[in-house]
Amino acid sequence: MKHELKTRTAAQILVDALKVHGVDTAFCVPGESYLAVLDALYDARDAIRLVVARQDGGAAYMAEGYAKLTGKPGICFVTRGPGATNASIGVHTAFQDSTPMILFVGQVGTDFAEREAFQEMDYRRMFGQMAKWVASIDRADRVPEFLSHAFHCATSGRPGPVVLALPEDVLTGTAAVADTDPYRAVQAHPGAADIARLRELLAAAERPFVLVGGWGWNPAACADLRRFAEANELPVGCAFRFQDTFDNRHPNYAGEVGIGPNPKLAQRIRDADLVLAIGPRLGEMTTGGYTLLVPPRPAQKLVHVHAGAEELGRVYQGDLLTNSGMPQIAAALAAMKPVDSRRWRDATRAANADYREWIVRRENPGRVQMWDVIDFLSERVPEDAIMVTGAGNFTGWVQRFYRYPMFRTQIGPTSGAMGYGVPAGVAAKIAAPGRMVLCFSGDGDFLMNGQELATAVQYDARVIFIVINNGMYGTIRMHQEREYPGRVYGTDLRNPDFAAYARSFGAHGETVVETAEFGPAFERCVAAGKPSLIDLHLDPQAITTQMTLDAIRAKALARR
Ligand SMILES: Cc1ncc(C[n+]2csc(CCOP(=O)(O)OP(=O)(O)O)c2C)c(N)n1
Ligand SMILES: [Mg+2]
Repeated sequence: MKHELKTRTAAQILVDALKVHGVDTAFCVPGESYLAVLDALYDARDAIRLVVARQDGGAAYMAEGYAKLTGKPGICFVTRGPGATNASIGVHTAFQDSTPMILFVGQVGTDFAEREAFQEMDYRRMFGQMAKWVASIDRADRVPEFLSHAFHCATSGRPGPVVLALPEDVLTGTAAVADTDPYRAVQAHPGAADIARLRELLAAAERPFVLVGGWGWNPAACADLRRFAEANELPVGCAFRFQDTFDNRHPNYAGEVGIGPNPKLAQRIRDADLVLAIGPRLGEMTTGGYTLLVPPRPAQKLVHVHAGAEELGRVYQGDLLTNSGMPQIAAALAAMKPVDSRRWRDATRAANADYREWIVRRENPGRVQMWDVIDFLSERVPEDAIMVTGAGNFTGWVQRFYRYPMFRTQIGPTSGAMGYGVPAGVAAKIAAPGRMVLCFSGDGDFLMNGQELATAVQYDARVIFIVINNGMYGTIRMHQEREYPGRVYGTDLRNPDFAAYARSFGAHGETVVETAEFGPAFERCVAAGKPSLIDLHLDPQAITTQMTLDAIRAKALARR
């Protein structure tokens, strides 16, 4: 017998669907276009926490960061045209980073559609290239179907963002319709033949190298990966901004394969005769601009395992291309009978020695020594502390010298999107209030979303924000000196007093101009009992972990 279904508005059906799919937090900037959803969220306020940001781009980054930390799709609501365009940076980041996310956007009523009504945009065209799926929910009775599809699409295979438009008249319309079951992300498994072939390739190798990263890992999968690496005595490198996939303190760790990698590590990969790429996209940043592996048929034998079938064979042909989720491949590799690894045992030790040599103390120009700052933090913060970064050269200090000890201690945009750190840091702290969250921003990077300090204060998200302040868009200045030496233009910054800025939001603010001040300032931040910020003054000459600005300019001039 069919039981009576309750009549609900589409907005209520939508919010009920969020509950069905396990959503506990949503991020938004409110808009009149989706008032009905806000009203339904009001009724659901005990089940779904609504975090209101100060800029739609901040809200979208928060949803993305929340997803990165929790593994669950990030949920974001924004208003029509202006909200959607602001939020698009978060959608693009989720796409490049393969992060599951659902962006709900208000839309003009179907009665006004296609008139270019107030703030009307065609989201299919706008988000077409940066979302896995874009749709408009045009019927109240199909809300459960659309939501179920959105969650499956965002989380399955190679995850990514989904955008759903919500026409105003549809949201207030009603239907009597059943909820769906909770979504179940679908991931492929490697076949027995795949593992047999992988083992065969590994057994025949002389100089194998394992490259890990990408979306979809979890602590158990990382543990399986470690068992595989140990049993086969393999050197393991982590892809750009996926450094927390493998314990950086492990004797098999070879370092980060990202921007400006250890030259010895880069050479080791070029010299390898077998690369096992497990999880990462073989993108520009992870392949040294397609030079560590040269497309289409790299000199090395290549095994590429990726969660998205479309990613396999996209740039590189390989000896084995396997479509698999990370827990699935890691379990199979952990269970695989180890091969004779004596041929490369010493090379694995050498790879780790190269890494350890790469992270030894080095001086940089000026009164703040970045190695000492990171070393202090490495000793001081708990093992599960979360290191959040935005984008810019300043990230190099953390990424090179901090040793990420466990899964999900690093949150950063592989898309290189500035402004990411502050909102993602706030979201990380909201997701994991018991963990210490440090957010590293550049002075340029920070002010792209510095306003989200207000959100940190409003939700008591006690992030410690560290602004690495060199008075410039340093990354671009570096490129400028390389390509157009001495012709500095458009890259200088005149900054506010960041500590006073933080205080004006109700956060704690510190200014640090020399190394010895950092530790005490950090302790005051920890003790502050509120969000805090350290304005860390870095000499502009300290442009990378390896080079000064002057040296880069001199080198460029010498080339002429
Ligand atoms: C949203 C966005 N806009 C512009 C850029 C281009 N860009 C890359 S790094 C950078 C400068 C970063 O400056 P800052 O945050 O001060 O860090 P620094 O390089 O000085 O350490 C710029 C403008 C970008 N990556 N993202
Ligand atoms: Mg800067």
